[in-house]
Amino acid sequence: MAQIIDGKAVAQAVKENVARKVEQLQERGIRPCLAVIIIGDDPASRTYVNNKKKACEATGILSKEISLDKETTTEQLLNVINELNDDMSVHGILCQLPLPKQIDENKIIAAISPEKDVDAFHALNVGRLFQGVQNLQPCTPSGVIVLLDYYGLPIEGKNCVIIGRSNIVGKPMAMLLLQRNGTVTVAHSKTADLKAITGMADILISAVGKPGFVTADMVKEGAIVIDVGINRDEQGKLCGDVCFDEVEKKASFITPVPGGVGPMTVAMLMENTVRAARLQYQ
Ligand code: BQF
Repeated sequence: MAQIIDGKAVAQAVKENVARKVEQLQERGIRPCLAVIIIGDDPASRTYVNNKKKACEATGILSKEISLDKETTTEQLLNVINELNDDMSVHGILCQLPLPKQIDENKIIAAISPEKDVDAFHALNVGRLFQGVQNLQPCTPSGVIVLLDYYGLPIEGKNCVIIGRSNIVGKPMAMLLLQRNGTVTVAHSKTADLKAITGMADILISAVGKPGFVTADMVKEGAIVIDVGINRDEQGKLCGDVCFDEVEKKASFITPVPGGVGPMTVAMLMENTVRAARLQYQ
């Protein structure tokens, strides 16, 4: 039986650390502030934004929600972002994804000031990540690294297999693991003989978005399995990509859903907001 990686507990520890940094900044008269833009009324987005606001409250970060109509145009959203870029009291800006289809996502990502880009999606921050220079880091991948570190699980020299190549998880995850001297493979929907590749993984990270995608026959005995998937099953219950009950029997460590990577994503957003606030006062 695998040891279960308690993402909720590690996220709590990260947030306590953030709260201390917030106090230090406040002693210097700086109150870190995160602006969250939500467009439309998608219930999943609403939940995620609420989670982020709650985490702000818990860490002492000021949160500012900007709620926009689902018909908002790219131009209107760009105006909102420009105002937040110019607002000295705002240190972090994020636009909750996915955006309605009339909005040009690339234009929006490019418009957020790189210094306030707490999701780290801007090309400048992606480039810095690629170069390995100190940077605001994408929340989900950096949350996975913190989980591995917290449990004392080394990355150096390990076969790391990521399933999924999104800009938000798969690609930046590969870069962070590479930086830590992992041997990285990125598998995806066109990968031939996926099972042969995942079966080599010492660290297997699934970011697919399909319930039940990772089965026990794809996993090496003793592997570390990190489930980044956040899906809903037929009963509407939160679940990951991994068939937890069968894979748990084979893995050495495994993250659950809920309570695994998800809470870490939110905690790392708080970490980034404090980092962004510090960057702006240096
Ligand atoms: C948990 C997200 C897909 C697309 C857009 C805790 C969150 C989720 C799960 C959360 C996510 C997923 C977020 C749990 C933020 C992670 O207990 O397991 C927290 O709030 N997340 C997002 O903002 O946008 C997404 C997933």
